[in-house]
Amino acid sequence: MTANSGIQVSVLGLGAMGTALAEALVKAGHETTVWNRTPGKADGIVARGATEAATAGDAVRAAPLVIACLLDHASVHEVLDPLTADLAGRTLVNVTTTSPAQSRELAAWAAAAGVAYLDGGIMAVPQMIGQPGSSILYSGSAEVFQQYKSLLDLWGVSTYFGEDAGLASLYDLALLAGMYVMFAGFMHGAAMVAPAGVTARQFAGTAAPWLSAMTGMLDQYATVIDGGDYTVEGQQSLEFSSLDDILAASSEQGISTDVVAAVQGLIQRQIDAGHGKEGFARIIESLR
Ligand code: FVH
Repeated sequence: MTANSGIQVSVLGLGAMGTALAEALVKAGHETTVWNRTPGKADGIVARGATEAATAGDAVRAAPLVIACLLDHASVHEVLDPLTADLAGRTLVNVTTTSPAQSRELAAWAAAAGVAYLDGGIMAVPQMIGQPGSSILYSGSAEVFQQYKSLLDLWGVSTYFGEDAGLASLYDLALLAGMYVMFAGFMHGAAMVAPAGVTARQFAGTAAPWLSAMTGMLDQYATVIDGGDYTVEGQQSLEFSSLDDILAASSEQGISTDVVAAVQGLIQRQIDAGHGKEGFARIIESLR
């Protein structure tokens, strides 16, 4: 048992992520009840100390703190709508991936039912839960976050973004947007060098430190964007940032230009609007 152990908690959903979250709770000594729609998924964790509830209602009634880790927004409502009376007076932490609007809708639904609500966005894969690098974003009730922070910290670094329940999800999806576009950029580069006999692994060896070093630019871009002055001295101008050479080389290599052309389009829109001498960060205005 750890200093923060002994909290009664129920976990709804024993998919890959729900199981990892529940395992961490059991390991820390919390009195954990689990429920899954399809029977048979709880056997392993029950052997390690959890209690399996026969129904979602039994699980909700077993603990003051209920964690929902289901497939999506619809499944959360499907499971919890019939249980509003049982949930009243309890705390719901929903770490199911939802859109910001869906998170806000669930927070309003919970408030109407007398349920304290905290929304979570998990920035980790199941194998990372409880390990370094795991990060979970929260928004909604500050009181719930403070009360259960020690328990939430068992899963990863917990960061709270404010009372607006949609904020955790908004950050989650915005961060994933950055990640996917970066990965697409890496894929483009790997496709470019492949016809020259360079393997993706060889390319990754050079790309990883380069992309990592480039993240140092984010702070400068943020200062310019927040200041709203793209004419500040020392920035690389949009005209200087033409991606024509990259597009030409991509075509020479016989690969698609879709990824790079999308960025070139953002640059060109600002040049066409007469902002070519201004800094690269101005492409955010093409997105707004
Ligand atoms: N796994 C990951 O890497 C990502 C990391 C980031 C966050 N996501 C989100 O976490 C939620 C759960 O993800 P998961 O990995 O546990 O997902 P699955 O293994 O597919 O398990 C889904 C569970 O949901 C249950 N379920 C689905 N529909 C219903 C329903 N209508 N009623 C009740 N339960 C439902 C399903 O039950 P069953 O199919 O076994 O009966 C699983 O327990 C998710 O939002 C990710 O986006 C994970």
